[in-house]
Amino acid sequence: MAIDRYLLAKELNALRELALKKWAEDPLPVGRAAIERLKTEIDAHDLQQNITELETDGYTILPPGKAAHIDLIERIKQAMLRIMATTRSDVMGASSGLGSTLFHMLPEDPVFEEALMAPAPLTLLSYILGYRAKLSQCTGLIKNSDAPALPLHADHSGKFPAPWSRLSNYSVVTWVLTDYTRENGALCVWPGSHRFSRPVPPDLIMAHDHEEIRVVEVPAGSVIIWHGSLWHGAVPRTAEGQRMALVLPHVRDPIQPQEIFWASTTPEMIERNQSRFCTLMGLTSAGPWMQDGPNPARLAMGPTTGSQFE
Ligand SMILES: O=C(O)CCC(=O)C(=O)O
Ligand SMILES: [Fe+2]
Repeated sequence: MAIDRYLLAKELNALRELALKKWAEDPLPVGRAAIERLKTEIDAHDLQQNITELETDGYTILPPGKAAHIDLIERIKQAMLRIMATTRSDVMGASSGLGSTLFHMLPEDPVFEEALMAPAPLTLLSYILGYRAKLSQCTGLIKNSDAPALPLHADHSGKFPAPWSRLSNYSVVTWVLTDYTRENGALCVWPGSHRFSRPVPPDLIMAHDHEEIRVVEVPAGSVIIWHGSLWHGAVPRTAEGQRMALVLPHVRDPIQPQEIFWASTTPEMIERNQSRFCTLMGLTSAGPWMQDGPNPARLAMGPTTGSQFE
C-alpha cells in the first residue's frame, strides 16, 4: 500500500508552520547581517584561532569544556550505550574501520539536541556551511580493541564530482567521548589537504604513516570540526576497551541530508529549541515537496544574496 501523500504533506506542513513561528520570534540573519552576526558570535565565543585553523589546516579542535559542560559527555555516552543495547549496530561491517554504527540517534534522547545546539561548534559550522546548514547524520561510532584502520578519505568523496569547490558543502562535527590516542584508534588528518580539492589518490588510502599525517590525540570532551575536502581516517585500535564518538555531519541548505530528520521531528523538539533547530532539521528549506509545491516559509526568509555564510 502506498504512503498517503496528502497526510504526509499535511504533517510536514504542520511542522513547517511551527518552524515559521519560531523564525518569526528569532529570525536567522540574511545577507550582510549574516556576516555581521557571525563576527559577533566568533568574538563572543573566542573562536578566532579556530577560524584560522579551519582555513589553514582544514580542521580545528575545541578543548574539553569549550563546547559544553563536561557532564554532557557522560550523558551522551550513557544514551549511546542504551541505544546500542537495543539496536542493530554493525550495518557497515566490522572491516569498514568505522566500528559499530548507531544511525539516526537524534529522536532517541534529547541529549543529542544539546550537543547539536551547543553554541561554539554551531558558530564554527555557520562559518563553514552558513546559517542554513542542515543536519545530515546523528551517528554513534563505537570501536572495540580489534578495530582496523579507517582508510584515508575526504567526506566530499562519493558525494560531489571533483575538482571540488573551495567551499565546504559537507562538514562533520565530532564529539570525542573517550580519549583519542594512537593506541585508542584516534582520528588522523592530513593538515591543509582540504586545499587540494580532490579525493585521496588510491595509493595513499592506507598511508596512515605518511609524514604529512597527524594523529589527533585529544582528551574526551574535545569537539573536532573539519572541512569536507580534508583528507582524514583513523589509525587502528590496539588498546583494550571501546573508543566512542558522536559524529554530526552537516550539509549546506540545497543538499539532501543522508538521514530524514524532518520526518522524526516532533512539535516538542521544536518547542524546546531555538529557531536554528528547525533549519537544522530541514524544515525551512524550500524542498522536498509533493503536490503542495515549495515551502512558502523559505520564501518568507528572504532571497539569498550569495553570501557563503547565509
Ligand atoms: O573513525 C573516525 O574517527 C573518523 C570517522 C569519519 O571519517 C567521519 O566521521 O567522517
Ligand atoms: Fe570521514
